[in-house]
Amino acid sequence: MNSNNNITDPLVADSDSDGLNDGDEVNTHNTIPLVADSDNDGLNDGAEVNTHLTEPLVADTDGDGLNDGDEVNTHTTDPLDVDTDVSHRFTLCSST
Ligand SMILES: [Ca+2]
Ligand SMILES: [Ca+2]
Ligand SMILES: [Ca+2]
Ligand SMILES: [Ca+2]
Repeated sequence: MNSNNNITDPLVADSDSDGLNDGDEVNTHNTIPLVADSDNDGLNDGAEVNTHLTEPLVADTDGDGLNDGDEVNTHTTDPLDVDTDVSHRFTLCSST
C-alpha cells in the first residue's frame, strides 16, 4: 500500500474491483485497470460492459447529453437510446 500506485497488483485479478479483470481492461476494453469508472460517468467499467452494454470510455454513449450513469441511476432512461420515450419520432410522425 506504500508503493507502485500506478501499476496493477499482480496478486489481484481485478485491481479496482469494477468487475473486469485487469487483463481484460488493458487488452480488450482499453479501460483503466486502476480506475473503476474510467469515463467518470457514474457507472463502473464492469457494469457498463457486462450489464448496460454502454461504452466504458464514453461518458455519454448515445450522445443525448445525459451521462450513462445519470440515465441509469437518476432518469432510468436507456443509455443506448438517444430518445427513450420516442417523443421525437412521435412528433415527426404526427406533424405529417
Ligand atoms: Ca477492474
Ligand atoms: Ca477499470
Ligand atoms: Ca463509466
Ligand atoms: Ca446518454
